[in-house]
Amino acid sequence: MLTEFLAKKHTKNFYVYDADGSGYVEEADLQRWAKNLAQLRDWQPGTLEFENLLAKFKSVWINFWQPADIDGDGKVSLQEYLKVVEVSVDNFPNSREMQESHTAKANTIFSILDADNDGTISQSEYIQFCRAIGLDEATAKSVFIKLY
Ligand SMILES: [Ca+2]
Ligand SMILES: [Ca+2]
Ligand SMILES: [Ca+2]
Repeated sequence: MLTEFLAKKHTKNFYVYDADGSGYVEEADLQRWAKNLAQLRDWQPGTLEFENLLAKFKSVWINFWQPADIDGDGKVSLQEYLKVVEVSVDNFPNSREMQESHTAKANTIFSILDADNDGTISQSEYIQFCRAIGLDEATAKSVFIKLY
């Protein structure tokens, strides 16, 4: 079982990811973030940068969200999400696979934030990302804290 603290924290994160407020996290939510971010960077649809960014968000969906879609209806409910969090909290310290998956996710998110691809995330890149996902910086930090 998740502690109340963890359940609350992850419930909050879930609703951050639910960008369109549908009550589920879907591929469309991540696409919306990708498009917001591309717009802030002035990357036009059809350009290489735009397509790369969309592809990165797509890989986040396929690798980290789709496996949580236990009933296979194409969207992740809060219940499905919390179930996956619970399993990973229980197994994380002993599972190399899970730790690797976590690293892969962190790397993908890092590369999404690193707009100019110089290997570091500047404050302006960070702020841009926060704007794209509709968060203030403090909230974003608590959601993505493991990146730093
Ligand atoms: Ca949604
Ligand atoms: Ca589902
Ligand atoms: Ca950078």
